[in-house]
Parts: sequence; C-alpha cells; structure tokens
Amino acid sequence: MDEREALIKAGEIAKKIKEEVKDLIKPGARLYDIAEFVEKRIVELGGKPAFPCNLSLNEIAAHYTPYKGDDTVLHEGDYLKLDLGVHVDGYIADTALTFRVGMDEDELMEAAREALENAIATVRAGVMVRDVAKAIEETIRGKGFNPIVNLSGHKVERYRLHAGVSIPNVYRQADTYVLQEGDVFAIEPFATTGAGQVIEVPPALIFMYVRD
Ligand SMILES: [Co+2]
Repeated sequence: MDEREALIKAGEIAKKIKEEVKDLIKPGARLYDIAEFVEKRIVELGGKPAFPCNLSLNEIAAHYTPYKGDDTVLHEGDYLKLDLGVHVDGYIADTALTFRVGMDEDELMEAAREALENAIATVRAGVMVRDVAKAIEETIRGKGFNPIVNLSGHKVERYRLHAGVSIPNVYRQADTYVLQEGDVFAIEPFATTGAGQVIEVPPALIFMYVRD
C-alpha cells in the first residue's frame, strides 16, 4: 500500500465511523461508551487510533477525552464535538464533526461546516495558508459568529499529527506557507458565540504515545 492508498483508507474508515456514530448520539449516552465504540471500530475496520477519541461538550472546544470511570452523559441540546483520528501505517486522517444532541444543525454548526467547505474549496498547490484561513474567518464572521483564534488546523505527516505548519481560523499576514502538491493538512474551523479564544484548563487527558 503506498502513501496515497493508506491515506485514502484511513479517510474511508473515519468517514464510515462518522456515519455509524450518529446513532449513539442521544440523551443519556455516556461519552466513555461513544469513545470506546469509535476506537473499537477503527481497529475492526483495519486502522489504528491516531489519538484518543475526543468528545468535547458545549463550552469545551476540543481535546477532552473520557477517562475510565467518567460518567459524563449527553443531554438534549448539548453541543458535542467529536474528533477522531485514524492511521493506516502511520498515515493519518484527522477529522471532526459537531452534533447537537436530539436537535438538528443550527446556525452555529452551519457556520463551522460552511467554513470548512469554503476552506477546502480554496486548497490547491500554490495557495498560501493565510488564504485558506481567510475563507474560514470570512465565513464564520459573515454568519455573525467568532472564529477561535488559538485553535488551528495543521500539517500532517507520517506518524506526526502536528507537523509544524498551522492553518489558523483567522487571516494573518505572516502565514505565507505555500501549499505543495502532496501536502496533507487537517483544516479545523471553530465557530463560537464567545470571544473566540480558548484557555487551557486541567485535566489534561490527551497523551502522546512515544514507545512500547
Ligand atoms: Co487536528
């Protein structure tokens, strides 16, 4: 399997799980069970988890993963951000989506989804990352929300989830990296009704696997 085939396989596994997991997102569901389902399915479908399944609720933008004994359950109206990573031979698909428990997509979710679509539409070799970021910012602000300025998409390399170059959610003059043919990026728009800045708070639950 070459790099391209491995990436496509990882992406197809992620896509399938994003479809399957919808049935689990309902009031009373435990975050822990959802994470277990996602990670078990990654393995069953021939991949490996690239990072622990992230399940972040409401004002938690990202990077929460349920721990053993975590009894957090979903309630109607919760915003759930599900972020999953699949790797096949080290080639990583990093993808996320937002649910609103028991409810349909609202304007906030639509802003994030359209920002992603508009960002992807700009992507081709020769484009600067700031122009991808601009598409994200304009879409989110155009719908009356704020982009989160201190979370960003990122370049992905084999066995390296965060490979240095960022795609922020706002236009910055200095982001002049030019996309190259063969580059792999995760684009991660975040739209919020808040100020647009996250802070880091304990507990830290995401770890890096370094060696056996
Ligand atoms: Co990511």
